[in-house]
Amino acid sequence: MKDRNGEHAPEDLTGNDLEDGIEASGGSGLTRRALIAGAAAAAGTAITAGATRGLVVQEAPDPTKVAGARPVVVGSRSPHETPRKLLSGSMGGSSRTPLQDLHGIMTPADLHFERHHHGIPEIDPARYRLLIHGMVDRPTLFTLEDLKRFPQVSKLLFIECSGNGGGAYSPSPNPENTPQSIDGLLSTSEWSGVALSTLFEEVGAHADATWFLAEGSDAAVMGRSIPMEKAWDDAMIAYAQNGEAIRPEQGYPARVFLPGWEGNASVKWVRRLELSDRPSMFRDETSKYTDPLPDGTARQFSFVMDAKSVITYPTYPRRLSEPGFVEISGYAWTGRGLIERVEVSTDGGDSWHDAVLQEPVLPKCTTRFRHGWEWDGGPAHLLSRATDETGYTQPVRQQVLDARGPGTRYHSNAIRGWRVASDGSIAFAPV
Ligand SMILES: Nc1nc2c(c(=O)[nH]1)N[C@H]1C(S)=C(S)[C@@H](COP(=O)(O)O)O[C@H]1N2
Ligand SMILES: [Mo]
Repeated sequence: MKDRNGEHAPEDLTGNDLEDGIEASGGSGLTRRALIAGAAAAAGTAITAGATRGLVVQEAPDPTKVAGARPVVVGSRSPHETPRKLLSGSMGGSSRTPLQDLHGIMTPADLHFERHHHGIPEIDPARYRLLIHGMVDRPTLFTLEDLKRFPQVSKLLFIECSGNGGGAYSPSPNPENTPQSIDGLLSTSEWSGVALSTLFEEVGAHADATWFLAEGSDAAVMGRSIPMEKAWDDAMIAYAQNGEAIRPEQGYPARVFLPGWEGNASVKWVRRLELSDRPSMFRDETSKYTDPLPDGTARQFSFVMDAKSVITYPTYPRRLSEPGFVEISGYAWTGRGLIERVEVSTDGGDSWHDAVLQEPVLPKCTTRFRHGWEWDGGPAHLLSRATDETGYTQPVRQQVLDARGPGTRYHSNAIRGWRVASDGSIAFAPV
């Protein structure tokens, strides 16, 4: 199959139909690791308890009695902290952020989820060029240095793959799902770069240009068509992430970034933008990344990611140790702007409580929510439901399925849930 530029569509190259929507396969690996970590923590508790009863315990040296380590040129995590991305699919086409291991809203750059259709290209920043042409007065080749000379924009933004959470469409989802395995194709960073409106003014974009195509320089030569309104609104060419150059896996040295829109359209390793008066109909906006509708047609260009939330604590494979105070916490986000409200239920939706939204609450960014709960030791069913500033509230799964056609797999934003059993164990259980 050839795409409109006569180049091979990624399908030919990969022979692989690995998709964003499938459930991560490494879940049991994570589970095993987490259980081992849990066992180690439990053993630690036993040793402490034993020590008070006079057992001999091997202790680390008193850190106040020995000189500490010297400064280093590049820092690293404590060896006691080992958060890991979860690789999914046999072809390794994506990795998921360990949402349950993070605090606040930022994703450390090395834990940012990845999705690439044909691997991570190696690009020499000195030879990098971005071509902007088509319906413009001055077709221009920009170097990376050129891009960095323009006024910079910087924003905290989420990016979510439209295939995220596809496993939650299943009528009997795996109870051993974790926030990471079900919804880990979501990350939040501070993205810095140049506004596309700045570049399009620089090249003299024609007033009658209504779409532009963005093309990547990876082996997938991934392309997407994007309406010009997004360029005049808030699209950017990002070259920095969380204060440093973006990572190779995130599109080094520069990518398109479309705040609040499905991750797929934020073309990484971008080498070309062509302005035109129609969409280009790439594979990833025709055969993929479309949403089937009940009448048998499919909806194209479902760009905006609707409001969604996910509890990240307490969740499988963690276990509540004893009745008492539990702070339920998680993320809420919407591609339409601000999260206005998050409600939490501990009884499967019979009653709802407003969660506290942690500042900052920013548009098109994840918002951390918290809800203090007294666990009485009985069975409970934890749910979260987000409402955004447009008044839209996160639906239940059946509502999404009713609005879509058979085979729906993208834009899975229904309410997520977790069942707590009397023994404190927790299982993934959306409603
Ligand atoms: N050039 C190129 N851009 C791409 C992709 C790709 O395979 N090639 N994958 C897309 C998809 S499906 C997603 S979800 C996001 C993922 O961005 P991330 O890997 O930085 O998290 O990049 C998008 N941009
Ligand atoms: Mo994606």
